[in-house]
Amino acid sequence: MVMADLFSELEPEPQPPEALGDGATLLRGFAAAEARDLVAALGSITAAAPFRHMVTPGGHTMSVAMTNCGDAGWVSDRGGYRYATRDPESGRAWPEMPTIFHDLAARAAAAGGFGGFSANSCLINRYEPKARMSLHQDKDEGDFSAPIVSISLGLPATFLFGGMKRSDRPQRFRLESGDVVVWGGATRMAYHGVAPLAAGESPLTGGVRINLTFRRAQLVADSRPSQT
Ligand code: MD3
Ligand code: FE
Repeated sequence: MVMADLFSELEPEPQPPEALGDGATLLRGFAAAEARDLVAALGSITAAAPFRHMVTPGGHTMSVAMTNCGDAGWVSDRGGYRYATRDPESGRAWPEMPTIFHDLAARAAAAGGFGGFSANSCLINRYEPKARMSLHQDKDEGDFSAPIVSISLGLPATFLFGGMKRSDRPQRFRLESGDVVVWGGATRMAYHGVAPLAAGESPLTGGVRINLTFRRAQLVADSRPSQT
């Protein structure tokens, strides 16, 4: 095997964009070249704002561990879901969004047809084996004209891409390390989720999957938390 083959096994080549639906684009391998740097940048973020298992308004503890960086962070507690400028665990502002995060999200959005995307929020999800995310819509952002950009790192996951109703049967597809999805247009409001993570070992993240979810959230000082 020649050197190029060894490298290509570790770092998949970026693939041509694949349309997943109205406004949704899968960019396989788009973040592969920067994956190491993205994971390295997580160290200082999680030192200041550690991963935690949030509680839903219904009182369930989420299996996915979360933290945030940027001007706004998505939080959940018994009072509801919302974006908050401060980490409720520390009372401090969320760590700044690293430039490489912001710029990669902007480049991905542009590749998906959404020029001018400037994320002010990055939700960082950590999946351990068996962690899952049940079907839901992302509707706490206030402005739905901006897309959501998601970057997968580490262990692969089965992503569930449903329709506009929770009862619509979801399509399943595998998201691997370095894959990026831009969710805009009509699919911005689609139901989606993640199947329970299979155990494994990633050279990048060890035994976990990390997902970075970039959003443009409207910060309204006293927005009412949603209950759904
Ligand atoms: C499809 N996270 O944090 S990101 C979430 O892999 C979330 O951690 C998943 O769903 C994860 O809310 C998926 C991809 C994603 C984000 C927003 C969407 C897919 C979407 C909005 C509409 C449709
Ligand atoms: Fe979501």
